[in-house]
This record gives sequence, C-alpha cells and structure tokens, in this order.
Amino acid sequence: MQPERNLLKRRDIEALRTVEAAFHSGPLAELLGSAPELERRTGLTKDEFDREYRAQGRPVVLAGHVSDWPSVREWTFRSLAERCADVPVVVDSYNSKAARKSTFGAFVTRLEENTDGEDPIYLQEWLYRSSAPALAEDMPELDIARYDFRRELYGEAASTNHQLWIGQRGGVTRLHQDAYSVDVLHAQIVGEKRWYVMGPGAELLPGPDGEARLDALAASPDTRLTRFVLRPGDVLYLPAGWFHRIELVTDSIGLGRKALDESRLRAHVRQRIGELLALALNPDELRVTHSELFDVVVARARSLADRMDIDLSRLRQ
Ligand SMILES: O=C(O)CCC(=O)C(=O)O
Repeated sequence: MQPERNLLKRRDIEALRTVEAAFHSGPLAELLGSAPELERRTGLTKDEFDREYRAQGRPVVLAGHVSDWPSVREWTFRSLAERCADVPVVVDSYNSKAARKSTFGAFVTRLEENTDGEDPIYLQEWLYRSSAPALAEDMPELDIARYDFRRELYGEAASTNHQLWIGQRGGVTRLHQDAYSVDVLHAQIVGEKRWYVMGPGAELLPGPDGEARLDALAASPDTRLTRFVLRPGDVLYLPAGWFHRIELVTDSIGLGRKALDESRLRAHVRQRIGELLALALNPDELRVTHSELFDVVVARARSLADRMDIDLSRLRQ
C-alpha cells in the first residue's frame, strides 16, 4: 500500500499528534479565531435541503431540526445510566492507551465524579443498537436522511447502526474524515459541542525538510475552515469527505447518523471490502496504518456483521 502523504488523512499516532497540535499553536491555530461560522438554517423542508445543500455538497446546520425528539426533551446522563446500567461499553476507544471496558452505569458514575477538569472521559462511537436497541425509540429516523443507500446494500437493521457520542466537557475527537464515503448527519441531544470543519480538498503535506507545511494548509483556499457550536436539537449535515474535529463545550450527548449518497456507492463498497479483506488477511498492516483506531475498526466490522446476522467466528476456522 502507498503511504498516505496528506497528514490529515493518516491515522497513525505521529500524524494524529501533529494535526492535533496544529489546533493549539501555529498558523492554523491563528486562523481559527477568524474562521467563519457555518451557515445555520431553520425550518428548511426536505426538498429545500436536497436542492440547496445535498445536491451541491454544501454543509449546513439545521437549527432546532430535532428539538421535538424525546431524547432531546428528556434525556439526562443519570436517566440514561439508570436505563443502561449494565450495558457493556468501551470508554475512550479513540485513544489506544486510555481505552477500557466498562458498563454504561459505571461510565456515568465516573464522569460525575471526574470533576477536576483533568482527562475528560469520552464514550466515542458507541454502536448502541447492538446492546441497547430500545434507545432508538427516542431518536426517530431523520426525514432528510431517507436517501441513505445503505438500506439497499445491507438492509434496514445494518443501515440504522447509528452511534452515540457521550462525554465530558473538554473531551476532544481529533480531526478525521468519516470512513466509507458516507455523509455525516449529527444530531445534538444534550449539551454543546464546538466543531471545526475543513473541506475535502484540505491538505497538510510534509515540506522538503520533512516538517508539516502548516502555513500552506492555513493559506490554501481548499482548506475552507469553519467553526461553530451545535446545540440541543440542531442537526449538522456534512457531505462525505469533509474533515471534522470536535470539542465538548459542556458534557454532551450527540447522535452520529451516517447516510450514503448513491453517487458514492462505488467508493463506499471499495473501501468497505478493502477494509474487511485487510482485517481478515493482513491485520498487521492495519495495526500500523490505524494504530490508534484498530480496535474501533474491528468493533465496526463486528457490529455490522452482528446487525446482518453474520457469524464471524466461522472465519477463524
Ligand atoms: O461528536 C464527536 O465527538 C464526533 C462525531 C463525529 O465524528 C461524527 O458524527 O462523524
């Protein structure tokens, strides 16, 4: 496999650290203060959304789009802990050193006790439908996401394999593009999150001395940096390929709902099959290219197989 030159696309720890540091000092960090807000629209109909945003690949925040969801009106950390006390979860799964197994109840108790602002804890990409499916009733299907072509590919159950992101003020999800060419539709349920977003053409390349050219990233029109805060009831639409980094402004619960545009079907299938084959045949390479996220990739594959009733244990025979 060719090594990826764009540091924004690499998932090894060195590249992740370089990119994360760029948000704290240097040319990119300086640009953050003057970055424009993403457009916010209220009361958009599905047709307007399709025409003005999806068809044109333009990101947008649909302000208050799901304010009437039961989850947005009723959920608290405590009420969820009571409903899912014994459900197994992996906390801080995006950080290979901090990742650990817990129960959802113990995770919330730890979050409530961890009040000194140090090392905020974050339950990232919880594929809750496999272990706590009843929660889905409080997050009805999004009208604007009906185009999700994964229904045709995998069936209803697998295509609704959404993720909850539940964490503590100060928690961060580092900059990434979503895998498998899917669009991001992220619904904010409890609390507030600040998003930093860059266009799919953003590039951070090494210069002749091997150092990352942060000045070129900050100066390029392809970077298209915006920042904005999502509040309860808001839904973010981010077309496939857009980079995003998230900071929790308060303790926060969000729902990551992905959708595959039919026009990206070929890229989606290529990436999914490529990843499954790499997992089955060459996991060592994936461990290197995805050193921080290897277990997350395995969890995604397991969860998809589970939702499709595929018994992966046969693979090992
Ligand atoms: O909320 C977060 O921390 C990350 C969410 C995300 O990356 C997504 O929904 O695609």
